[in-house]
Amino acid sequence: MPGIDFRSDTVAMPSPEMRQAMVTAPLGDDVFGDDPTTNRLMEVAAGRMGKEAATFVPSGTMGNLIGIAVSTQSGQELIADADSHAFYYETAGAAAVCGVQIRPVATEAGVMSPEQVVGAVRPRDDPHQPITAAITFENTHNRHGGIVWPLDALRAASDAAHEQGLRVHLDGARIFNAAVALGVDASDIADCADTVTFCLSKGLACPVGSIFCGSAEDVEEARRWRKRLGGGMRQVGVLAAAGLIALEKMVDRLADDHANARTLAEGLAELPGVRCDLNRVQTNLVYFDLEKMPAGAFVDECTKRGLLSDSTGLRSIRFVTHYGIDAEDVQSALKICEEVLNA
Ligand code: TLP
Repeated sequence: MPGIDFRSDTVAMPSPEMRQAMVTAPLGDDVFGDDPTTNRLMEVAAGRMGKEAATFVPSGTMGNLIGIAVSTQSGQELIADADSHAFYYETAGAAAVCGVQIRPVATEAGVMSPEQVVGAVRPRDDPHQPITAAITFENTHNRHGGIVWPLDALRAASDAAHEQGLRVHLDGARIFNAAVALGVDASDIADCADTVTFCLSKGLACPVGSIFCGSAEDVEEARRWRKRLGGGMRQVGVLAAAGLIALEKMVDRLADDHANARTLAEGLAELPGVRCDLNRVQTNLVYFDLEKMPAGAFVDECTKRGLLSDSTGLRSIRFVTHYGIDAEDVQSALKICEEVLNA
């Protein structure tokens, strides 16, 4: 059994260096602000995002929820892409916890135009309608294939939102994938948003954790929300230690994941009955559709042969490359797919 796991980049295991750093990290209680390793990571992370401050959160989901919470009030509205993680996969947290309604906007490929932004803002003078307080953008965009927003498109959408008086949150769970694909600093992307969440636990291979960044004032409020949500973690320096290695050593190698995803997509596109839009394969996610076989059956057959993945619809599947997957795994995976499709 080859044991190739394409279900998500969240399955990536920490590197030996991370494990070592976790064992020896100096620790304190982060709820008191006393954990030296976490404090160091927050400084480095805020710097990488070009923001004033940062706070460690247990997950991207909590980071996004806090991003919504600090920029809205109960009874207000948040604009989000109809396929965004915030709308699709966060168990209606904005509604359940913040009392905020999400206004979903369908986009062509995950990129919202300035016209779409402006069109989704409610008129302020109509007492029937909620106040639009904020907007969230997702980059890279998961359900749109891991596509990267062109920087000028993100800037234009963000400027349009700011001109409407909205606050901008960026779901940058995979912001470093976007930065590597564009050849820019992550701070150039984060500069388009007031607050940003990014994940350490995906392509950067940390065991747990995400980081919320923003102004000092936003982060102070974020820490209060984190406590309210039960996300205050004590000696979280054991995780932050891995995060520091991630930011130092794991960012540039994301280019390998992108190259592996590309090879995978090109190989899949040549298989009978597979449709894969290669233009959408810009980072480490590969979405493809099957013409002749239900996705569930394909996933089951691949799993029996040691290739793990997830269906994302009746006919569609997502493969994710990450730390721990190499070029040889990609070739083995393609052989398994071919065998399953020809069986
Ligand atoms: N995405 C997971 C699943 O929840 C779908 C994955 O395997 O891709 N924003 C984006 C864009 C994400 O893709 C994810 C996780 C999150 C936020 C949430 O992060 P976590 O899992 O740390 O809560």
